[in-house]
Amino acid sequence: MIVHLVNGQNSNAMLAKKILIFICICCAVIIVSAQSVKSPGPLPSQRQLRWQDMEFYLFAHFGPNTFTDLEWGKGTEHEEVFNPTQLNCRQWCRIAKAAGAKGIIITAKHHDGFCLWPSKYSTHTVRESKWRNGKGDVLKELAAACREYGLAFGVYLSPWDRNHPKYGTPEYNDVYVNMMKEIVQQYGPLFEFWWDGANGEGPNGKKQVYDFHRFEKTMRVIAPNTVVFSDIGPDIRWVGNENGIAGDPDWSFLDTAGFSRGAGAPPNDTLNHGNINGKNWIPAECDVSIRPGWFYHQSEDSKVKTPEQLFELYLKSVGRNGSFLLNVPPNRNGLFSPEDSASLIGFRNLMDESFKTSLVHAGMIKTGHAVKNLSAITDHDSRTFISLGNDYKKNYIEIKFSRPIGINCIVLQEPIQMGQRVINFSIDILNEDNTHFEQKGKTIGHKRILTFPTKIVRSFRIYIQDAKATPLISEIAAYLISENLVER
Ligand code: FUL
Repeated sequence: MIVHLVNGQNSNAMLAKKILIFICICCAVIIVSAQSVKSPGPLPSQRQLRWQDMEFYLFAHFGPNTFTDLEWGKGTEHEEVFNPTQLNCRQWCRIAKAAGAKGIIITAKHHDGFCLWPSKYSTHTVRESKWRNGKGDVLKELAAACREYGLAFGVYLSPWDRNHPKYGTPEYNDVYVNMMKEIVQQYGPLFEFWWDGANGEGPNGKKQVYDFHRFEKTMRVIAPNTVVFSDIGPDIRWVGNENGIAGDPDWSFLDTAGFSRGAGAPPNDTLNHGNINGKNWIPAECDVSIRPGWFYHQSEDSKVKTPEQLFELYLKSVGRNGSFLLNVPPNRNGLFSPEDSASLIGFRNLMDESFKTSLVHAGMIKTGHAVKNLSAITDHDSRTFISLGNDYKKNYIEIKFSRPIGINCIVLQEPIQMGQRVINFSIDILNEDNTHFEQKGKTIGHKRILTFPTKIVRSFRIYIQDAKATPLISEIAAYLISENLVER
């Protein structure tokens, strides 16, 4: 019996040993394969994909500040100051559409607390003003005009409120949630909702502890297709500056654990570049004003950014995997000013002239490895793609022109529904005289636009030097743009 037991223990021990060896082998296999097929990290949601495709849309800062010449109203302004005698949101939309913008986000309420719609939850609104005898509603008018012109409609609702009597108390969180609901229900659908991180004192000198957790839960229930912006998302992050410039590299990943909105946000540099191994997909939105201020000031009529400056901002935002949110503040008449309008149309013309037709066509593409669907990278569909394979460091994509041709701009895209993968790439350009010119790049993401002094080119090759996972490319295009638009 004892012997048997010992034998039994022996065989049990042997079995345990075998199981242990088997587990070790399995672990080793998992580790080895994890090294060869690395994970691309988080992926975007459908609403984030839809938003990223929009690329360029407008911001409209409008309210009492437009009439008082302030940037941050005190909240004590009399409602009567708001009186845009010729307000016409169709004019905003006509110009936005002509400029190529895909939507408009309006400051429904800025820090002064004045509501551009007759909210039930405030007594500081258009209803209390004399504008249209208190019957006006800017949100209603803009939402309708956006629908008419095929533009998406978005709303900025400042959590900081220098007027609301409940500010600084828990009830203010109810007010904010109720306002969000009111806006979504009455004027939705919204493509984007904007939470400003600014948090100062209310009318009673108190600061508010915002219940962002509740705000977020509410938005997900009432507007699941709306992307929510703040310093740290949840859907889109602030780019870390108000100049409209994304970082290089620019990752769509961000670590948010331990951070909060406003003063507790990650450093601006982190927001500018994202985190290469960040745990969340939160791409950058690049906000900037067409004028020095966010609100209209007559003194800035001569300081409107030129079409060339707007084009440069497009290269530094959309061309670096961000989106371009350009503020165009309506004036005291309630209209976009002629200076802003002229500049926007000039920008649209530059975009059309520059990016009308790519010089790359399906027949010109060759790869260093076998690929079936080569035409995927010239089909103008950013969801279709080719893979460079796990052995990508030995591969390349070559574009060979039938005769030497002038180019100074190359556009690359990754199919971001598969994540953001490319860490480093280079473009080897073969000049007409058989010399080489190398252009290096870091991240690609949704879109990477590279510009350089014009080269007369026989061919160019794209090499992916480093990637988080098997690199995928969805589009390649090349252009000859006006030499003065090339990034310096
Ligand atoms: C900031 C605000 O304080 C500015 O007034 C402006 O609205 C800008 C877009 O966001 O935080």
